[in-house]
Amino acid sequence: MRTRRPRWTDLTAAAVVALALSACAGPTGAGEEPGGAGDDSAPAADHGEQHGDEAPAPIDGATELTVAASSFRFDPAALSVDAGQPVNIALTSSDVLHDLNVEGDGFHLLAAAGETATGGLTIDEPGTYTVYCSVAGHREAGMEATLVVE
Ligand SMILES: [Cu+2]
Repeated sequence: MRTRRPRWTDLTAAAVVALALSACAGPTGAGEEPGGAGDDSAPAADHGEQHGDEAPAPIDGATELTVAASSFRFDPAALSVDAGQPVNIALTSSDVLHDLNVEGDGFHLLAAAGETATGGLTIDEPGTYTVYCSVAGHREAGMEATLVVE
């Protein structure tokens, strides 16, 4: 097989990259915050799923919400926070390992048996979120709660 117009191929690739770069850089001047939107989009969700043991850092001065986890329930089973208001979730497991996930947000906090883990949570979008434990079989056994963001 012969490669035709190798230079054109290179040029085309370079042009595509240049276009993509300028397309990304373009809107920055239009008054949008460069860091804000990018920081908490896809990478954050990926992160939570791939490195399940990492807790989100507690937020200085935020109100603490205490949640007790045991097989197979959260107590309280109904949580409530204000939209955009940072809170720290303190999850204590009284028996085996449990975690607390906020569906649709990516928040993930894991508490080992008999331990307490604390992580910072801020949700901007009001709504009712489902909270669940992702340890195998726990959610199926009813380990869910609701989080109302108002
Ligand atoms: Cu559990």
